[in-house]
Amino acid sequence: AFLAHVVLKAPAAFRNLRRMRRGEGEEPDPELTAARPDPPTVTRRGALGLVGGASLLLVATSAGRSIDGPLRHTAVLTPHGGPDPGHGPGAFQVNKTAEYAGIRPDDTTEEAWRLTVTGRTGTVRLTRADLLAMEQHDAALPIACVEGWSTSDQAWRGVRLRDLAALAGHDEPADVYVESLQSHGTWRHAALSAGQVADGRSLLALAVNGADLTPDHGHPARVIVPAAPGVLNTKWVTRLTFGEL
Ligand SMILES: Nc1nc2c(c(=O)[nH]1)N[C@H]1C(S)=C(S)[C@@H](COP(=O)(O)O)O[C@H]1N2
Ligand SMILES: [Mo]
Repeated sequence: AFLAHVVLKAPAAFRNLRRMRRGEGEEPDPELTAARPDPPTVTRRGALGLVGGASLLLVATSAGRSIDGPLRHTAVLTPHGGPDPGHGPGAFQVNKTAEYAGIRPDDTTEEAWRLTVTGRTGTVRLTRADLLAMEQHDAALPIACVEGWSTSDQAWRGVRLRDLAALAGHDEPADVYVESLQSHGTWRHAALSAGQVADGRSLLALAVNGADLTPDHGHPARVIVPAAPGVLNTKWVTRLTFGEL
């Protein structure tokens, strides 16, 4: 937009510069000034002070939402609370807790939980141990929620989505439909594009910051993809369906 603006305004700007050089600068260019301007109501210094002051106030009352720790509570004008993430490796902002999402602990145990992966060549069912036996990869990625907060980078570890696509017969990464154990709520499922699946940082994460995922951050497994809103980072994943969506 800035480039387009510069290109479109360049002729008028150069015309004006030439006029100023010729000493005609006193005459306002009719293309650049209002024909009948109203008298000024605020000085330049006043206008700058007002806009600058307001901007600083907004920064001071919202920047904390993007910084982990106690500073989050200084972000009085933006979402800054949320359930207390507690201490340790999982101590970063939680959107919906496992309890709120109605995740039954019994459904997330090693015995009960399975990941169902469906694709071109059929369906595979994996335990968490099966996933841990696959090649593990790391990705440093934030959670960035559209509600207006983000975390700093977290150290995720798990299986690449593209490796899971290959397991279901998609050697070329395909779109994927992700479903969670959650039975209600808009964000219980999500769709990712083949491009997102192809990225080596796109994981079905099993661990974060050196420890197993906590229940509130999506244990047994959750999606984490780069450059996407938090709503696509589905927690408590139980089914992946690869193929054109
Ligand atoms: N199953 C499920 N996954 C979900 C959600 C949800 O409500 N249900 N919320 C999403 C939203 S809106 C965000 S911002 C992130 C937050 O992840 P976090 O709670 O681990 O920080 O999870 C996403 N994954
Ligand atoms: Mo979100």
